[in-house]
Amino acid sequence: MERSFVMLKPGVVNRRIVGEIISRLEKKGLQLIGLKMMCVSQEIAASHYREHVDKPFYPELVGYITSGPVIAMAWQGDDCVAFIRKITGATRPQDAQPGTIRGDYCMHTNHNVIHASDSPESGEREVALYFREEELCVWTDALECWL
Ligand code: FUP
Repeated sequence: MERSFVMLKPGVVNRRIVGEIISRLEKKGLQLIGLKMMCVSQEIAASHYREHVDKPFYPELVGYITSGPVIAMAWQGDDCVAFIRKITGATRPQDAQPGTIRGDYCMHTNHNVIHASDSPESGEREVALYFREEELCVWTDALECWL
C-alpha cells in the first residue's frame, strides 16, 4: 500500500484552516494513518529538503517551516502519492488550478501552504523521517469496498 507524507505549513495553523484542508484529503477517500502537530527542527528540515540545499530559496524555505508549528500527516492508499499531488496542485500558486489546495489558499510559492511527497520513494522516506513506526496507526478500512 502506497504512503505519502503531507505537511501543513505554519501559515495554515496561524490562519486556522487546518480542518478545511485535512477534510479535502479525507473526502477523497484516502486513509489517514499518522497525524501530529510539531515544531520541525533544523535537522529534520535540512534532511527533508536536502535536494534543495543549493537553491537560492533554501534558507527562506527552512526558515519558514521551522518558524512555527506544522501539522505532519501520513496517508495511505492506492496511488495515494499521485492523488494527493493532484489535490495539492502545482508548486507555484500562479500555476495551481482553482479547486486545488494551492490554487485556493495561497498567493506566493514561498508560502504555498502544503507539502506532499512527490513519489512513493519520497513518501516512504519522509514518513519515516517524521514518524516513528509506533506513531502510525494502520487501521482496517470499513469503507474500502465503497471507494
Ligand atoms: P513541491 O514538491 O511542489 O513542494 O515543490 P519543490 O520540491 O520544488 O519545492 C519545495 C518547496 O520549496 C516549495 F513548496 C516552496 C519552496 N520553493 C520556493 O520557495 N521557491 C521556488 O522557486 C521553488 C520552491
